[in-house]
Amino acid sequence: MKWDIFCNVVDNFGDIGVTWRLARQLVAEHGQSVRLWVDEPAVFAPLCPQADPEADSQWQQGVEIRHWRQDWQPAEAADVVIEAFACQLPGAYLDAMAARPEKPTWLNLEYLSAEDWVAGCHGLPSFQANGLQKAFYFPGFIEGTGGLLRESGLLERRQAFLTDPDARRAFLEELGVELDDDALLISLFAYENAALAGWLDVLAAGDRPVQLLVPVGRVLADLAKWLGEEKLTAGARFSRGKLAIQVLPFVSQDDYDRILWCCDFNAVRGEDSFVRAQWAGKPLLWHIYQQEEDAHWDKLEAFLVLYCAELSPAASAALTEGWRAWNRGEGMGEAWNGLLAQWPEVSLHADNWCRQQAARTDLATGLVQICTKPL
Ligand code: TRH
Repeated sequence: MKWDIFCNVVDNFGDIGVTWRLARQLVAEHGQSVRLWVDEPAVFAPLCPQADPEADSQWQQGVEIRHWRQDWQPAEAADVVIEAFACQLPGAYLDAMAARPEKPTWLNLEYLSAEDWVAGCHGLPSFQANGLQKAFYFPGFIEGTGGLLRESGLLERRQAFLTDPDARRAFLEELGVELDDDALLISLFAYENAALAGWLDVLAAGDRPVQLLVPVGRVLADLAKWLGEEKLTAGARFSRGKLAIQVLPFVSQDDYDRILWCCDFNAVRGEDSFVRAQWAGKPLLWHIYQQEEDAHWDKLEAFLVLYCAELSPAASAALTEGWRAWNRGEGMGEAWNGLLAQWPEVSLHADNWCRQQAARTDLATGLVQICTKPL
């Protein structure tokens, strides 16, 4: 089948991160023919370093990447049309969809949420002005939702990488990271966060060495402030007490996965890195994307309820407090010490959660299934 996936970059990397991941999986694992339309190809390029940020049309990993321009040029409508995150399709493309003798399957791929209402809305149809029907596809963590993006064999690849004694060290060395075997290795990908300083204070003053890897991005300004530096760039290294800090370059999606796999603890954000950290099977800290009227807190709490359901009350409280502190922007130092006290259980749980989620049908497979057997 032919697929058109439309991505409007709202901000940051998540919109294109999710659609690019989905597009290449549909090609690689399901033999689909996929065009990915993105309105800001320059935002795509960092995730796929071979990409040309200027190109109107290019092929990457079997996916045709098209610049979705304001001045839309006529294009044939595909068999399956995915509008990511409720983006508005071009009017002429909607007409082309309606004009097809065999109507396309039209889906709105929604944001990920663990909230209760999601399963009730997954798959709901809605009739559109052009006479076609569009359905809502909701990713999710529970039965009745559309699952999570997960490539086939992902956990096996992670396992093979981690059990090869030289692979982890060699990979990190390529990034300029010299591993300290005694240190706790942490990755930090976050938005601006006032809670960072308190956390760094505690890490620097702790008993155990910590190596903190920070890809270039929005949190660097807070990090620079704490370090007393004017500006930070990739490659910069610092040492404060027990804490060694290194700024990393922004790497491809696949290499970012490897960074997550290598670390003992991953601070992530948004939607896609949040899911990837779960596939790493290690304890994680989620900086949720802030929404108007604090709507993101409902999402955060809903995920915590689900994620902590099998934890002891003490471990659940420690993890919950850590995530709340990080997201409200204060109290992360004390919360970190609380989390350390529950480390063995929280670590084991991260691995169990990963395996439980991996037993479910992945999002791309779910999509292909409903396109062959509609919802
Ligand atoms: O970048 P994000 O904050 O993105 C989003 C979007 O802004 C979106 O508008 C919002 O709705 C959503 O969050 C919730 O976070 P996310 O989703 O984790 O996307 C980051 C992507 O960048 C992800 O695909 C992983 C990738 N990445 C790399 O490829 N290399 C890197 O070095 C790093 C740090 C990330």
